[in-house]
Amino acid sequence: MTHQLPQLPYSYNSLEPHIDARTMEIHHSKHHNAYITNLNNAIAGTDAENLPLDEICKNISKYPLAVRNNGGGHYNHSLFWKIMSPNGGGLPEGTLLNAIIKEFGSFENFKEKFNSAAATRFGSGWAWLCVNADKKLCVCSTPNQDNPIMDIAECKGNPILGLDVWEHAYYLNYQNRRPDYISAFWNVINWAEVSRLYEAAL
Ligand code: MN3
Repeated sequence: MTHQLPQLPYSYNSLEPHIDARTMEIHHSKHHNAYITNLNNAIAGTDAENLPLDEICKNISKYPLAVRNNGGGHYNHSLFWKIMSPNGGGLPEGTLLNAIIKEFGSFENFKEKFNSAAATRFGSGWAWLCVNADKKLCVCSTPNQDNPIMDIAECKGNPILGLDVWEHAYYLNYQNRRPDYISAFWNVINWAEVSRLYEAAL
């Protein structure tokens, strides 16, 4: 199986002013594409060539670091593009909103916890909302291109929302102001897709 760059479900400029077109274009066509090229090179001629990406991630401790970094990069960005939308923002509905309130006390508390996970991740990484093995929601962060489905992750679960806090995700527009980028992210979250992933993870 050769991995390919997924098409964005919207245009590069359609998340503006929250995420600028130049950042989106470089992030998708250069950064994400490079993870895929490097992943394909790293698994060429090995058994992993025929495995779905989530199966590779779940057993990532068995693979070389290049597979972990680039396989994670491909998995994480593929999710990231889907959970954003030009029509995003606002609040989730129904089952997911109820589950958030049940787990975190309120939507605002959840938002604070997620923002804190994103802001305090030192260096490069991701913040996540996951469904864990007990089918409960949890917030965490991972370094580099690791993610919570990897067997080496400290926090495990199925990610249903993820925020890229690598500098390449925001530096052109926000420079060192990561908190401003994190705030802006809430305006583009595709809650319909996050809800769909939540139901699927239950
Ligand atoms: Mn990125």
